[in-house]
Amino acid sequence: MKKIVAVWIATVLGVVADAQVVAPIRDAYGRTVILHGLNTAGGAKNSPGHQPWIQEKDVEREHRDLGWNAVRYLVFWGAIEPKKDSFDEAYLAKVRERVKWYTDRGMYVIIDMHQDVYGYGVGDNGAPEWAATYTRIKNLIPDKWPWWMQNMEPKVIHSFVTFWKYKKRKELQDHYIRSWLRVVDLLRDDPYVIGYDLMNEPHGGKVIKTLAGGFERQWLTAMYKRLIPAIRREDTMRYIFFEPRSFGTNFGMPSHLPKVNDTIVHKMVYAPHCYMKFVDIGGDYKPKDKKSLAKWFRRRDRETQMQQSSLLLGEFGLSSQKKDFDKYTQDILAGMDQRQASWTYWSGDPGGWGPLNRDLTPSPMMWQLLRVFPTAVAGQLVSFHFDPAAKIFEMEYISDDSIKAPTLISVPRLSMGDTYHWTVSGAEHYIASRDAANNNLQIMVSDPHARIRVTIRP
Ligand code: 9MR
Repeated sequence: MKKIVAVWIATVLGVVADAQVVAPIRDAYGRTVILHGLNTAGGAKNSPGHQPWIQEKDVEREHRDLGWNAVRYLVFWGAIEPKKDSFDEAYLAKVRERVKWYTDRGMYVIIDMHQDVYGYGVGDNGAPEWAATYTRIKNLIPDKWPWWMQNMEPKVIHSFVTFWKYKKRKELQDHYIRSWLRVVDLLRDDPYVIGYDLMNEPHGGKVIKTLAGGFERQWLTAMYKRLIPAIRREDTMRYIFFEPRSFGTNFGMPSHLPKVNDTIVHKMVYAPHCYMKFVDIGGDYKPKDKKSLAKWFRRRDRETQMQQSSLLLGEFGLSSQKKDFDKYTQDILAGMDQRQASWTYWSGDPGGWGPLNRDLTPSPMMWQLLRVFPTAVAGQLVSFHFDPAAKIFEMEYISDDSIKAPTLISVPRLSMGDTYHWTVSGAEHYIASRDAANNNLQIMVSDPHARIRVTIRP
């Protein structure tokens, strides 16, 4: 009872109500960067050539009309090294070409080494067929169960366990790392490639070991300890995005991942995913899901702090057919803004959960994902907030005149129109101007240490 009263008093006083602000991701000028964008795209997993559906004009539209400044771009070990010991250079050239479509426009690219259900051959996508192992027991899991239940298929468990038990077949992790290094080599001269997401939704195979924490404490940690230094020997500029296990944590359970250490530099972004149970298992967004979401946030807060990292919500998504899908989406996005954290929506494929219908017109989800947000802040970001109904944006930051680049605020043309009003207060000397070609409001402050307030409204 005493505890409840204490929490209530603390909440009323605003002590626990404040979400924790995460460590900033910084660009080459030292500005604080916030990333908003899409995963591009789920459809690449099993399409011929393993590329997403996009053409360059679709990327141009994201940049010009939608105001997103980032993409989480899916690549697959099985597409990079389909035959053991030989890289598919044609695939890699296509990845490079598509990555450039974004980076030529100043959009940031996070490379995601994707997998679901271990890999090609035994599961869905990820590892090459030659890196899968088989058992005689097959197909126990009915197709109509949620797709991730396929992780319980014996051949999938067997493959995962063989991969994680390094000494059992060292070549598997060694080749995974080598494939990563080929990607690093391919992209490292591109400054807008902001980082590498080491493995999508790592899963341990053995369910009990995974849920009880042994998988993250031992197997996953050991793999990260091999992969991170190998990448760092080649590239100290990029951020390392690392994930906890997906099973359970996506729903809001705590992760058991110990502190993951960088080497040489410290540029780490914790990159968990969020899928409340109702998204995967059925039903609408109910008060109990709201509570689970609050729990998801509290746990991720604790873990991000322990990891001394920045935070990217690498995936969240749902069908806009669900009742209150808009409230759910806004609860997530407001939570991310409060923490000054970044996000990438799952996924950019047209139709289904995507922000575009099949005919490429905006879907109901589009209007939830378009937000005014600071893409780069020259100084210390205090807070920012966007009210999607009134379309009012407010932000406060402390200027730092040693940063020789402007503060940039993305104002999506599709939702905010061509004309909007802005105010800047708190600075004696500043220039603010609209850069229509880049969907930005630019603010250059020359006061060394002023508390600046910006508002934008239609
Ligand atoms: O949304 C995707 C669904 O259509 C696929 O059947 C499934 C398996 O490939 O993957 C889904 O995407 C998942 C992503 O790959 C990993 N995180 C959770 C995503 C949504 O379930």
